[in-house]
Amino acid sequence: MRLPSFLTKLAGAGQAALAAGSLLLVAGCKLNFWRMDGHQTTMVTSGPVAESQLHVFYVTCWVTLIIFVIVGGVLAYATFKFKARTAADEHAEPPPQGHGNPLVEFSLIGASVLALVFIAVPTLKAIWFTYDVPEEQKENAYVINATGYQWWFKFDYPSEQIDGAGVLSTANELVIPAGRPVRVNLRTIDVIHSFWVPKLAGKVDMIPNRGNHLWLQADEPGYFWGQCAEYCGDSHAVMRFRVIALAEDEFNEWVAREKAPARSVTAAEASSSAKPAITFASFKRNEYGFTDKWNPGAEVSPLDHWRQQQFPEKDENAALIAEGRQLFQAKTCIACHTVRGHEGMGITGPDLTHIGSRTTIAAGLLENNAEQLARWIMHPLDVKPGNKMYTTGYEPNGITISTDEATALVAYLHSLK
Ligand code: HEC
Ligand SMILES: [Cu+2]
Repeated sequence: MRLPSFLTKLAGAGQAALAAGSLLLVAGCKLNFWRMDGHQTTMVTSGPVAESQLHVFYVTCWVTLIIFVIVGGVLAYATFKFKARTAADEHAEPPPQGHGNPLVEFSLIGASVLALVFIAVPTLKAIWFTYDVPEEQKENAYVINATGYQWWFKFDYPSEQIDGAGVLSTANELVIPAGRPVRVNLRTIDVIHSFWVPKLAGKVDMIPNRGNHLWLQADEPGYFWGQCAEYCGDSHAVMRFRVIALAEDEFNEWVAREKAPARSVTAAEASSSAKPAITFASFKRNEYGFTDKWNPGAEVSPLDHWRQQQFPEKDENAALIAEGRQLFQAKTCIACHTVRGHEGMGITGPDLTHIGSRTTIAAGLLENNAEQLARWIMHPLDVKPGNKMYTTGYEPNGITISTDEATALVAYLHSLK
């Protein structure tokens, strides 16, 4: 039976549309490909570990792409070459059927093995390379202990001892030396989390009752986005963190500042402390292109913004700060948060000794400015579903924070540089 001619035409048109569609798709991917420079891209790397992972990705892609083209090509060739063209074709006897061709079969097996070897060699090399700091660099490696909490990260610095207060501990912004391997020991206090900094390294799980680790290195100073990559409950999707890589000197200065106890602002100090003017607008979450420019008008890079954040605010109000410090006790914040040198002694929440110098709050979710910090303190549940500050603090103890109280608390927290 012959196909009605309109159907044949339709099939022809369908083929043309398919071809055009594929072309568009390829073009689209290509455009997208050029835009794959977002802050959590794995296609733009900033260190040797991420680079070797990207290399494995490319090798696998190329090998499978070549296989796809060969197999697809043969299939397309056979389809078009041997298709029925006339009514007689359709009723013709099928061509003689073969059973096995040793040459073809052995070559295909050989080619498959070769393709697998081609993928396996760089993959195994990368597995060994990324597993731990290379032997010859072990001495030079800086060690960090990272612990996952629902839903934030704690970072301890075992080589930075503080008299009478254990080791240096911070949260959600991991500051590391650039150009130097960093070994991160991975632990978790509750469920499984996963530590992932796409441009530097990833991902390795933080598993209960089991030590895990990874290493990474930032070749240049920079500001990097990280994220928990293993589903861990309500706020998993917003369990983020940052990595700030600094050149040796700047890193050492940071460590010295960070080891110091919390700043206390007296009236005299309040007016004398100066801070470089920051001109940036608050950003919209997930705003595209944010990595390149903190604020397109101001041209302040995220790293420079972080640097500016290290200095005390320009106009500090000592009385308001003192009021905030009082409230920090009255509202039971001290039960969960440590502020070394002040009253805070809790360990179930992030260390806030130098919270004023961080660029983000709520585990990398909000910008650490007055508006967002007040929002977090007043309505933590609206910002971060199920977070423990609310569910194990505010809710059972009936804590509410008024706008005035938030203003004082923000002044206090932002004085903690
Ligand atoms: C029940 C314990 C608890 C209490 C009480 C508590 N917090 Fe928290 N706080 C947490 C936890 C846990 C987090 C981390 C939440 C998250 O990111 O999921 C947190 C996060 C924060 C952060 C962000 C820190 C960062 O690095 O991202 C700030 C600031 C903060 N709390 C301030 C306060 C203030 C001010 C109070 C008192 C009004 C307070 N907290 C009371 C447990 C508590
Ligand atoms: Cu997590």
